[in-house]
Amino acid sequence: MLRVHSIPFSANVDRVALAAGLKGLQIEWIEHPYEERSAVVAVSGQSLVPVVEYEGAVICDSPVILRWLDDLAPEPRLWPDDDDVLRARVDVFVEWFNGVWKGPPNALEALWQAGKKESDEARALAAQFAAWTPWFEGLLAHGGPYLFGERLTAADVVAWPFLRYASWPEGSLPYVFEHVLQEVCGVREQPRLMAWIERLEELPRA
Ligand SMILES: N[C@@H](CCC(=O)N[C@@H](CS)C(=O)NCC(=O)O)C(=O)O
Repeated sequence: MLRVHSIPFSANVDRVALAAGLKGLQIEWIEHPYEERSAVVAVSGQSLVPVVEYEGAVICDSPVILRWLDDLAPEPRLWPDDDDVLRARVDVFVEWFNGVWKGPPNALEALWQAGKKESDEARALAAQFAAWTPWFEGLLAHGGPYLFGERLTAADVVAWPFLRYASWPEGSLPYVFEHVLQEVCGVREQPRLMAWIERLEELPRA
């Protein structure tokens, strides 16, 4: 069985829970307090979760873990292997979401924690970040049910946990990062996006 190290309310961990659930894989969860990661460091040499342990292998970084899960248990595929165009779209989306979309909220988390929430820099980042939210609504304009149409892909698995927490009421989670998502994203103003968030809530999670 897979063993996965987690902390409460971690969107990156939730990606692994959703992917494993879709693939029918069971997980032994090892939950750590946010403030105490020495056991995670001991296992993986770094402090971020998720960390997967499986048959002597240790795998970090949720996008790497998702690709590894796709090899371990190919059905249903998160990166389609029978449609090159869709696969390329999924690759682009996953890289954009992880490498670009996450940038402003990470920077805003640091600014808010430093008491600079009202600074020009924070306001500019928030405006840039909020302007991206309608893009998800646009992707779903084909009627769904998933971001790239009829097939659930890694794009849905990568984005859903973050946009789900962004849709929760402001202040409902203990972390500043999620407060940024909830206050800045404007997810609740996007009806197709909200319907997609609720639709994926029904899918199995490990
Ligand atoms: N690129 C990593 C990022 C992992 C990450 O940032 N995990 C968060 C939880 S969602 C964490 O451990 N944060 C604790 C910290 O920043 O100290 C991934 O996708 O797995």
